[in-house]
Amino acid sequence: MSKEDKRNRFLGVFPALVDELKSILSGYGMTEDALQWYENSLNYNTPGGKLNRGLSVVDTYAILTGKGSYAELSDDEYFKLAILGWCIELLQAYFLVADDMMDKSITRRGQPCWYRVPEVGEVAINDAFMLEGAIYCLLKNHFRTESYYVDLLELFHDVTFQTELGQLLDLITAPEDRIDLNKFSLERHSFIVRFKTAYYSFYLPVALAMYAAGVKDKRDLQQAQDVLIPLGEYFQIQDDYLDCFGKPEDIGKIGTDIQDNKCSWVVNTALKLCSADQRKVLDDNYGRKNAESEARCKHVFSELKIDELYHEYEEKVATDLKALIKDTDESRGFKGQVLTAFLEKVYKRKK
Ligand code: GPP
Ligand code: MG
Ligand code: MG
Ligand code: MG
Repeated sequence: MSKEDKRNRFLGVFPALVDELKSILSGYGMTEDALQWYENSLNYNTPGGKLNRGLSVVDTYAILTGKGSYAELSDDEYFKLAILGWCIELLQAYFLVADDMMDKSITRRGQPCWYRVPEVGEVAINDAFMLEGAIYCLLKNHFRTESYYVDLLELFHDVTFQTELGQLLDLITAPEDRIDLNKFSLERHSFIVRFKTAYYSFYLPVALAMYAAGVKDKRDLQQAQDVLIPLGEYFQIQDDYLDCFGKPEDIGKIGTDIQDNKCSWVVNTALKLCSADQRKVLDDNYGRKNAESEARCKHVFSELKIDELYHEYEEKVATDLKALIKDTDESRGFKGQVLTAFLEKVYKRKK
């Protein structure tokens, strides 16, 4: 099945889930206007992205069960895996609706952020909670009788809390009004991105597929995590690099990290290497909301050859991850190929 066909089949499942969620509301006697509101929120916030996380649940399950081509998955089997995939996309929708309010963002996936839609406003806070709630409605309806139901619940709860911890540190490290580069460090950056991005984007899809495939030994979950968390960190470092050095036409957004005082890999690498004069330029210009200050920071980054250092980092991390994957113990049913597939999707991406 082509990539496009896989995506379309996955998208084809979503309307049935929206109907199912609406029928839960009507079961509580909720009125038609509330049902319509929930439907609009679900459709506006959930399916518009790349869907990489959701699709990888199905892909990973196919690799683990040796059903590499989707044709070998029965319709019921596909539907259940697709529901787990949509549960991650709902988790992501919940995070992004809330994150855009906290970050005061304007657009997301080429449309206004949900809270910026005129009739929505701060109702978006409740809508975010209801996007999260949808996960547990779907899990209950479709997985309650599975032996691994509690594992799924614990996994979603743990990963959600880990992401919230990352978000907390992200927010308190980069307050808009008190710029203090002394708060930044590569160690702090690593902690933030592992918690804010890597658990839910990389570990969660694989762990869900593992439970569904019956590969659930703690040692196997741990060996998946040992590769996927550093891989997720590498993914976020790419994001930080592209924010500063990527072309807007490639990445589909205009970088804002410098003006937003973000604790990004780029500034942290610069802080580690800069002279006293360069440090003064960064202290006086980082996090300031104007293009001249931003350009002065970029000039320091180019003097320090951050661009070259990034390419060296990328080669090293890819080599290290490949070595780690090579040592995967496959004796209990886990497969290193799952991890290689993720690394290949991420390596040298430009968008
Ligand atoms: C997005 O990070 C943040 C998350 C996905 C986690 C949000 C967690 C919550 C508990 C709300 P970002 O703000 O760096 O990314 P973007 O640039 O896409 O807004
Ligand atoms: Mg944000
Ligand atoms: Mg944020
Ligand atoms: Mg970014």
